[in-house]
Amino acid sequence: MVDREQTPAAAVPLVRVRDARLTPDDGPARLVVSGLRSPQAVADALATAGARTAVVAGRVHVVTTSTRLVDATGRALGRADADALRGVVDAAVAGWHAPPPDLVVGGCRLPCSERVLVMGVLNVTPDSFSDGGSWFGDPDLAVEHGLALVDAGADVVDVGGESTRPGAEPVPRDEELERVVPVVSALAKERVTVSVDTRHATVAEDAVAAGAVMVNDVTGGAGDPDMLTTVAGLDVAYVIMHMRGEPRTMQEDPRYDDVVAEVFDHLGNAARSAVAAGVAPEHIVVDPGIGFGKTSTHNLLLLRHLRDLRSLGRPVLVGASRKSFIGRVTGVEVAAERVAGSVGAAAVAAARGAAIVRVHDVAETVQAVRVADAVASA
Ligand code: HH2
Repeated sequence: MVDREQTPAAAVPLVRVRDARLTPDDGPARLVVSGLRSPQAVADALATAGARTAVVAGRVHVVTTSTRLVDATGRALGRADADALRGVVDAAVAGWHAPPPDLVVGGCRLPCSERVLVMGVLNVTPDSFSDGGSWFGDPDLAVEHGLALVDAGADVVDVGGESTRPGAEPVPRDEELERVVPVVSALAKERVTVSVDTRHATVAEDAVAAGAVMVNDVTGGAGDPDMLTTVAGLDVAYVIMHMRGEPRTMQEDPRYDDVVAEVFDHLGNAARSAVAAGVAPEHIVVDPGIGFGKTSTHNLLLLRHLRDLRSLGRPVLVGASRKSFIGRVTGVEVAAERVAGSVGAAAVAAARGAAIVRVHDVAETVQAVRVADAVASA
């Protein structure tokens, strides 16, 4: 388990931009600042300067310009705290506005700045929640499906050998390797851009040796003490996903006071831990972890406020495909029949700031995100 409290980087505040539409003209932005040494002192200084502000659960919520926020922090806490905040707030506002940065890894470029990318799901498992068993036990069949995903328009194929559905039991390491590596290797030989969906450092390492250029870690570095240092030594993109608890128990009454704030802060601190361990900042992707220790309402709120995550300055990945909240919203009980709802969720995610959508139904999703791209650039 990574001890995030111990990392020196975690002491620097995090700034979440909720709305910065007026900011390019030096207008005010709606900001939330966490990790300040004395939030109330900063809020008082902001209020004295005429800003509307509140402290909720140790976070300062305020509508103001970055300059006024930094100045108030300087008056309340001193120069060092103001300087630490300045870089963070400017980067957060810039990240919120700018197109997501491209990912350049393992000799390939994923053009997140140009269009929303589609990651096709290839589960080589007997028990995944929507396609378990379909591509399991026959690597040739799995590779054929991976190639079909690429033909349908997938930019990346995400190969997973362990289900993380609610209630899933862990898979022994050797078994996971046996499932994943031959498929990764065969797809990479066909020049497919491959991601490996694993929480285990050894599986990540072997899959990358077999040709994967992305490690998709649903534990965001907390599942294996060797994961961050392993990824640090590899030329790969690293997906840091938020999960509350672990798959076996994560859906047992998940609770948050403010799910968007808590997921944001967790991802920001996890990214800092990764960088402190040597992971290149420009390789990091963040993911709110739809369905991982969250109720339907939590998932909907995270999608609604997805754009906030762009304040972290990294591409945002969203995996909503066929998940149970879509069943709850639409009344479609069979996961594989939630295609239209999943495409709807991908379009919403794309319109609200996702750079990559992870989906089972690639052809349908590609059409939807092309429309979202066209609207965004019209
Ligand atoms: N969801 C699943 C698996 N991996 N990775 C990221 N980054 N984001 C996600 O939302 C995500 C993920 C669960 O979906 P699936 O792979 O279809 O099911 P299972 O875990 O049962 O294999």
